Amino acid sequence: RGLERDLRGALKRGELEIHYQPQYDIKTGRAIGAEALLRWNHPVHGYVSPADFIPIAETTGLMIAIGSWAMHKACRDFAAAAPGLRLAVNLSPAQFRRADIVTLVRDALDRSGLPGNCLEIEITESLLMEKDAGTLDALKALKALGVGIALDDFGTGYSSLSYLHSFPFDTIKIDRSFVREADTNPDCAAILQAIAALAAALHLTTIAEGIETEAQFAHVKALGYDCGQGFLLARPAPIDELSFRDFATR
Ligand code: G
Ligand code: G
Ligand code: MN
Ligand code: NA
Repeated sequence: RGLERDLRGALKRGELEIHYQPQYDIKTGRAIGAEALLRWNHPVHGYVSPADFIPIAETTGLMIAIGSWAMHKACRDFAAAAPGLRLAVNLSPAQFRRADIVTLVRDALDRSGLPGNCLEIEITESLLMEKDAGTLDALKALKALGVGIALDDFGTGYSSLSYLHSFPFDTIKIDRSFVREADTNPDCAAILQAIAALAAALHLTTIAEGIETEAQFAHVKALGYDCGQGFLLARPAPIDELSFRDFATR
């Protein structure tokens, strides 16, 4: 496909960018950090969604170079522009399978000067389902660097509860499909509530993603979610347009 051919040269042509979406402490409205999100500014198609190009990068092996570039750049950007705040970076299964993820993270921290405890990596269940013993070792080694581990998109996969105690998570990010219907669909509200209770019992921090409305915000706040992310609070933006102003809580 044409997109695959274009993606091969995108990195060296400088077409890849990283945007950052702030994350907030829900109770205080204070910004705690931001999630790094890849963007491909294609010369003909304009911005191509990572949902469209990351799967291509994964299956072609391009994710190794792209993921490495993104980790280094995000750590550098953050160490300079957001000292003391926490950077969240998504890692894909290919980066665990076909690259030395621990060395990558250690190098990115060393070269940027970003402290390990200012980095959180986000992984999805698809990685854990591969049942590769190396994954747990890698996650433990990252934790030893002070890096936090978040389980992204929680609730959308198999959500096997055994993962929550078999792997050293600090944070779970409840998928935005539940947040979207938080105040309109009682089933979604029940799931949000159950996950909040589970996370509290396991001493995991919760992040509600995809908060778009005041009603959704009020709902996850009432359920005790720790942190929030979404268009209501702040949209993803390039590093030089990023603002960490507090979110006025109601
Ligand atoms: O920003 P947007 O909603 O378009 O992102 C779509 C998906 O792409 C999200 O699930 C997000 O986790 C993923 N994504 C964004 N940036 C990265 C990245 O740097 N690495 C990986 N593996 N996934 C990313
Ligand atoms: O799967 P992951 O959590 O990494 O996805 C983050 C993606 O969610 C980003 O691509 C971002 O653009 C998108 N996103 C962030 N806030 C919102 C929101 O409020 N609504 C929707 N629909 N998408 C959002
Ligand atoms: Mn994510
Ligand atoms: Na997510």
